[in-house]
Amino acid sequence: MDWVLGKVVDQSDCGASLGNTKIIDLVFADDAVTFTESLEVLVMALEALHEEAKPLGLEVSWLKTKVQVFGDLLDEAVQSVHACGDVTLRMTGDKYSVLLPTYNEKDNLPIIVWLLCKYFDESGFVYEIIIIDDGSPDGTLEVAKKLQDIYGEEKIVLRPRAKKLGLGTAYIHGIKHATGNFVFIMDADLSHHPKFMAEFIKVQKEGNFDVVSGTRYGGDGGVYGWDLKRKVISRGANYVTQVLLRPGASDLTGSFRLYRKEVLQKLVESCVSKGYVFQMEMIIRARQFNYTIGEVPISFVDRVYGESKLGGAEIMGFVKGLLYLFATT
Ligand SMILES: Nc1nc2c(ncn2[C@@H]2O[C@H](COP(=O)(O)OP(=O)(O)OP(=O)(O)O)[C@@H](O)[C@H]2O)c(=O)[nH]1
Ligand SMILES: [Mg+2]
Repeated sequence: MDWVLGKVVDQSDCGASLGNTKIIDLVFADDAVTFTESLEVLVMALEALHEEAKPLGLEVSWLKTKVQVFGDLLDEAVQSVHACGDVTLRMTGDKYSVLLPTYNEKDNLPIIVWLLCKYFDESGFVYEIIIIDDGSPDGTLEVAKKLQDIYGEEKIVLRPRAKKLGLGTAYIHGIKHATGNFVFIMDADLSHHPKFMAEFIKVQKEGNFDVVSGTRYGGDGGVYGWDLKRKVISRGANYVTQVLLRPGASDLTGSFRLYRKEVLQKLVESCVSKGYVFQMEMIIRARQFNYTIGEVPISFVDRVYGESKLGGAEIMGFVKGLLYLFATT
């Protein structure tokens, strides 16, 4: 398959306009499920190409081998697709489970799910979205059920819990049901935009990282829509932690991250803190266990719908948690 595609490209290098782009598009346009079908189309396209090539007097004997080549199709075809830049990412056999913990997110959920499906479908990665709703009184779960009807049970997995039990355990609960070998965690309130996910995946692959952390405080990352108080608190928390714990990642309290599944599992099991300090502990523990961490600059936008919960109690909780980590790690 490598060879066949290679030849197609070679032919066009000879100056003959043989529509090779179209053929390559055919192969690349589809996901793994429809891949076989698209190869059948490719065979037909090659036949047509052969006919077209004849009058041009090009060397087309390679077509004769296509039957063998397509005989044990997929493996070779996948390798060939791997060889071609961006498309490599799609056929790697990786699956991405997105954990979406929700508490009173009925207005945000349809938008975030729509965006997730759009970006994942466009990029061709295999994915599932696991919604962990903690008995939201606003009816988030009913909305989630409707979304499941629309997008299907393969893509939208519902793992609700009866009452609000906190984010940390929501992740543990979600991971149990994750079938992907990679897990994204992100907020459902539209603060995290799915458009960055392709970059997370790219960075992970390039560096073979165990964790890729979205950063508001590196590269072109940033925060939009927060008032000064909240910016100061977030920056301050990050700065103090940098000084005290030297974690080697620029955004510690962020919660838009990609993990290898087994790494996330180990980290959540070893984390003791609750509340805002939890995300920070995840990174600190990752360093402790010598996991590698990559970063992707993200823009973080204040939640679209719903009330913010950051108050004095959360800040105190953060300070206590930080001091605990400082004393124990
Ligand atoms: N399942 C579950 N999800 C939660 C819980 N608490 C928060 N969430 C969700 O976790 C994500 C992050 O929580 P947020 O409330 O956005 O926290 P934040 O971004 O620090 O604060 P604001 O956006 O300003 O309210 C959101 O998708 C919430 O709906 C919980 O106890 N259980
Ligand atoms: Mg939020």
